[in-house]
Amino acid sequence: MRAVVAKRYEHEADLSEIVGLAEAAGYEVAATRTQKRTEDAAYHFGEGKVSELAGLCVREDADVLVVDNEVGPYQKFNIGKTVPEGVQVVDRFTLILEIFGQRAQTRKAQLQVELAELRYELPRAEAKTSLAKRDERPGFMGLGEYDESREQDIKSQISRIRDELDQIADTEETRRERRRESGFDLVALAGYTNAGKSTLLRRLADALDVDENADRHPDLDDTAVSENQLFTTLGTTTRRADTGKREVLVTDTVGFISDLPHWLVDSFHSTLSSVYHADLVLLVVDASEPVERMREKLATSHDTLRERNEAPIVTVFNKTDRVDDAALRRKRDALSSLAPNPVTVSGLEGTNVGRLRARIEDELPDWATERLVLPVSDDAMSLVSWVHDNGHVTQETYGGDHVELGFEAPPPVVDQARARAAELGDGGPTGDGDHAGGGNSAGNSNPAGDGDNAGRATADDTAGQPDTPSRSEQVTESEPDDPGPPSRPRRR
Ligand SMILES: Nc1nc2c(ncn2[C@@H]2O[C@H](COP(=O)(O)OP(=O)(O)OP(=O)(O)O)[C@@H](O)[C@H]2O)c(=O)[nH]1
Ligand SMILES: [Mg+2]
Repeated sequence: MRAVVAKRYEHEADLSEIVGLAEAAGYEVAATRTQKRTEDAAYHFGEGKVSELAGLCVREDADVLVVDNEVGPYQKFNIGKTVPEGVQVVDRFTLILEIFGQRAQTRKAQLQVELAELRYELPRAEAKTSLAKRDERPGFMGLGEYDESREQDIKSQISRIRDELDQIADTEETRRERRRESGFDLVALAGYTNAGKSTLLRRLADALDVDENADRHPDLDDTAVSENQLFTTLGTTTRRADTGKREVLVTDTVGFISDLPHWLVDSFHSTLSSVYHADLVLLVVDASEPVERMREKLATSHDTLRERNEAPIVTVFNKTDRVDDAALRRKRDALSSLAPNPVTVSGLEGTNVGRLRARIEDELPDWATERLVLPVSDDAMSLVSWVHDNGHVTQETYGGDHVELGFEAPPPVVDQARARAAELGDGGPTGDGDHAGGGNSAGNSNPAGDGDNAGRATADDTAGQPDTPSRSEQVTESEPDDPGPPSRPRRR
C-alpha cells in the first residue's frame, strides 16, 4: 500500500513523525508535501494544494492520502471528492487508530481501540443527525430516523465497552494491590513512543527467569519487543527486577505521542493505569534527538502524566551511545527545568544501568523498620522466611526459645508481619515474661523513627483488628504471581 503524506503547518514543517506513523501502519511513503498557511474552512489546505495532492496521488499510484492534521468531516469530504476515486483520506488520528487496530492482541487493547473508534464517530453521527433534521420534510423521514438511531447505537456501545474496561481495570487494581502487599515496589516505564522503554525493561529485568512465571501472569509472558518504529508496544508487560535490596516489578507499556485529542488518550486510560498507579515512574527520553525535539517530547510526556500521576518521576536520558559527552552535558543543562537530575543510560549497550538501579532504589518511598520477637516454632520460622522474601533482614538472633528479627520492608509488609507475629502468640505463647505473647515487638524497635509505630501489634491488639487477614489469606497474598480472586484485599 502506497501513501502520499501531507501536512499543513503554521510554524514548523516536520514530517518525520507522521512518516514514521504511516510506516508503522504498513504504508510505503511515496511522496510528501507541506503547506504553510492558516486552515481553510472548506479544504483544510488551500484548494490549489488539494488539486496538487490529487495529481500526486495519481502519479504515485497512491492508495491513501495521509494528512498530519485534524481534518474536520466536511474538509475530509471535500478533499475526498478532489482526490482520485479509491484514494482514502486518512488523518493523524485515524492513522494512529489503524496502527492500534492492527496490533491490538488482548481483549483490553481491542476494546480500547473500539472505544476510540466509536468516540471518533460519535460527533460525526451527531452532525449528520442535525443536518438530516434540518433538511427534514414530509416524505423524507427515513434518513433522519436512521441517523438518530445510529447515534443512540454508538452511545450504548460506548457505555457497554466502558463497563467492560472498568471491570478489567478493577481486576488489575486488585492485582497491583496484591503485589504491593507482597512487598513489591511497582515501577513504570513511561515516555514518548520509540524512546527505548522496552529495551530498558529487558535490561532491568535480565536477571529474572520470566519463563518461570509465564503461565501464571497474563502480562508476564508477553515479550517486550523493541523495534525502531512508533508504537511497537501497545499492551502491558511486567517483569521482576532486582535492584539490590528492594524487589521491584517494572511495567512497560504504550508510549506517548503529541497532538492527540483527549478522547483518544482517555480511551487508552486503562493501559496507562500501570503508569498512573506506580510507586515510581521512569520517564524515558531519547537523548540522541535534537534538544528542541527532546523538550517537546518531555513536555508531552509530562502533560500526559500530570493529570493522574502522583509518584515521583525519574527522567532517564536513553541512547547516550549516540551522543558525545559535551553534547549530552549541553542537553542536560538546557532541559534542567523539565528534567532535573536525569540518569543517563544506554539501554542498548547497558551503560549505566547499574546507576539507574541504584537511583530507583534511592527514589522509591522509604521502607519502614521493625523488630519482632517470636517464639521458636515452625510457624515462626515460616514467618522469618517470609520476611526474608519480602523485606530486608538486618538482624536475626536466636536465644533459647525465641528469635529476634530486625528488618526493613514496605509498610504493608511490616503490618502483615506484625499481625502474623501477634497470631503466633494466640496459639499459646512460649516466650518468658519479657516476651509474653510471643508476637510482641521488642521495645525501642524502630531506629528509623518512621512514626509508623503507634499501633504496634500485640496479641490483644490484633484480636481487636477486624482488618487483619487470616493466616491462610496471608499465604495467598504472599504469592505475588497469583492473580488471585477478584476481591480486593481489605487492608490499605
Ligand atoms: N542506539 C540506541 N538505540 C536504542 C537504545 N535503546 C533503544 N534503542 C533502539 O530504539 C528503538 C526503539 O526502542 P524500543 O525499546 O522499542 O522503544 P519503546 O519506547 O519501547 O517504543 P514503543 O514501544 O514503540 O513506544 C529500537 O530500534 C531500539 O533498538 C539505546 O540505548 N541506544
Ligand atoms: Mg515498547
